[in-house]
Amino acid sequence: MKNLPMSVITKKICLLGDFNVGKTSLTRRFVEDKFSDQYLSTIGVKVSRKSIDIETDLDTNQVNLLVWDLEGHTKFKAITPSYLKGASGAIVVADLTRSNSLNNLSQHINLLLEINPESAIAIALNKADLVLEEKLDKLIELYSSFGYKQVIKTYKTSAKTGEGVVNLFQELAMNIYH
Ligand code: G3D
Ligand code: MG
Repeated sequence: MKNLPMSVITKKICLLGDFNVGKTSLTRRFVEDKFSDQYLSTIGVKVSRKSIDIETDLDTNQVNLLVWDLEGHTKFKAITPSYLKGASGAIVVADLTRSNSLNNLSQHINLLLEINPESAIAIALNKADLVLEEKLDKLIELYSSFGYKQVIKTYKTSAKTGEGVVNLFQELAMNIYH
């Protein structure tokens, strides 16, 4: 007999990272069967919703992820505490082809942790489809240890091919599901 969902909980996660790294593309790729789109246009934020099943030996539970993404070209300094507040997790994204965006990862992490010290963090090194395999492993290794206990893992992703995207969101959801 198939397990029925035993509980449904809702968790907010935020996308952070420089402009053009692929935050919106990753969100879209993941939330393909979105059933609710909400535009909070006054603060330039789009919230999408997607539920994930988390299976244990005993039962299946559901996490409703509210994925917060900034619209357009929001400057780093313009990110307000209200965007980050209440988030159980965050995906901090960099573009593997732009070293600036990789070097800015720790700034984004610090900003998040100032507002939200307990937030779980997944790092997405995106646009993996544009980088040679040999170079990839080195970059992943280089940007894997930030020394923060909140950082779960560094993932290589491609919003274009879909590589690593479901895994990224799924593992973050499992980490914040309590
Ligand atoms: P942002 O939300 O972080 O600002 P976007 O970034 O999701 O808007 O993506 C910025 C540009 O990068 C877009 O190109 C998008 O198609 C591209 N992009 C995002 N993710 C990937 C990826 O994994 N691989 C490749 N090859 N491109 C990606 P345009 O040209 O539309 O501006
Ligand atoms: Mg965007």
